[in-house]
Amino acid sequence: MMWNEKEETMPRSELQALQLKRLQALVERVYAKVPYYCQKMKDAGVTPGDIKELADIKRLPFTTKEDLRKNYPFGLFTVSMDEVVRVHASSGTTGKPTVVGYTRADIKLWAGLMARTLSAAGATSKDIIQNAYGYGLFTGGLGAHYGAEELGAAVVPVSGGQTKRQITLMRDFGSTVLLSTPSYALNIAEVMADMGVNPADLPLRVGVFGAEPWSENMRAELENKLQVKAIDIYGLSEVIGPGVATECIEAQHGLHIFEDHFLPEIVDPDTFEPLPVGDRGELVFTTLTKEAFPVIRYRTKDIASLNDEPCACGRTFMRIPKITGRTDDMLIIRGVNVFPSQIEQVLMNVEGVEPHYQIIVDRQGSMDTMEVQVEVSETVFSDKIKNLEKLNKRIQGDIKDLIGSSCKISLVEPKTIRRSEGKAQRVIDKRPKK
Ligand code: DLL
Repeated sequence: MMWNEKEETMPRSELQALQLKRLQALVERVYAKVPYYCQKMKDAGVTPGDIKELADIKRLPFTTKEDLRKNYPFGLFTVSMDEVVRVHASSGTTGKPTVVGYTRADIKLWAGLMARTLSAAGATSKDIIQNAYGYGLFTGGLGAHYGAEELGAAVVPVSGGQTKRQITLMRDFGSTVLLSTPSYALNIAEVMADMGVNPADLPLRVGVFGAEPWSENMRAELENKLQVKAIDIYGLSEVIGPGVATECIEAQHGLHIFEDHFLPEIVDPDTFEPLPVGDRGELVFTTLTKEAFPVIRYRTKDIASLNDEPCACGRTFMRIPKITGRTDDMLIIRGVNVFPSQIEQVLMNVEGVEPHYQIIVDRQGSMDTMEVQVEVSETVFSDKIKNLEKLNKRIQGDIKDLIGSSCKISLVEPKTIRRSEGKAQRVIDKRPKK
């Protein structure tokens, strides 16, 4: 199902012509309106007139979170506050939050892109959409809300948390689509089982999950436990919020980037040189149509690659694979790079282990150490010590196969690892700050 069939199936040459036109207009506008961007472009020796083809984008300077912080809160907006109708902000674990703004037209664009996303996930105006993304400064709740309304569906704005009530509402209202982070969806599934609610008896059929990395094994787990098709959606506040890229229900294989509004690049994370289609690197976005807060070559820190092979669904937009991590989430354990989601993928292949885990990173001398705490099932837990030891060894071995060195595994009692209501905290980093 396509929300904007014409746009979503546009021949690539036509799409590229549209992108160029929009890019040129954007650069002109930003150069004229935002002194900070104008200065950065002058420093880089580039003027709007230099953007003659799409490849010229590489002449433009990058934008980073640091640039946003320096201009906190509204310094990079291209319109006056009179035209801004909404702001959102990301909490930011360190330093000031990053603030983003929207004009009325931006909100309309965003609602349309989220309606596109929900359509790609198979939702229609007939659906009852339970929106368990957090409402507030986080872009997930309101972003998805406006999209669900634009689609014409009935939206239930429950936000995250109050899980029992969430399930009662789901049953009583007959929700057919659940929107939440994958870790919260797992929490819902668990509480559902505790309440004796069988998901097979509910009309729920699709889960639209995003805002954090989740492995293919987690998908299988969620599809099984909630009896849904699980669709991955990606986005970030600085670019618009959710509604940047989405999987289609036809293929569930890679997330289509809404390239008519967001121009993607993959750059080498060390040299920042653009990489060809297919190579893995850092994902960079330029917003082509946003008014209040456009970004030019925003470095997301997310690791991805672009895939331009045609997709079974007919969309011509390039795809990115599931995002397994960010450059700043990457752990370097004895010289080997590892993402928490790779550990998740390993753990979830092991029978007797529950999909609840936490990774504790510390430093001994000059070496990083890693401990993986993982819950075991009730039956395993009440089993003989010998069997627990066997399970411990098995996980040790599997992780060693992944990263080449062993780490400490702690099997913990069922339900002891904190459950998520939004983005899960997978890693606890106890290393001394540099
Ligand atoms: O998480 C926007 C969003 C809301 C996306 C709801 C999807 C659903 P931020 O809070 O700014 O925005 O966080 C953005 O989260 O750079 C990624 O590192 C991560 N992320 C988002 N979606 C995915 C995903 C929202 N599907 C940051 N897979 C991004 C992996 C994701 N990581």
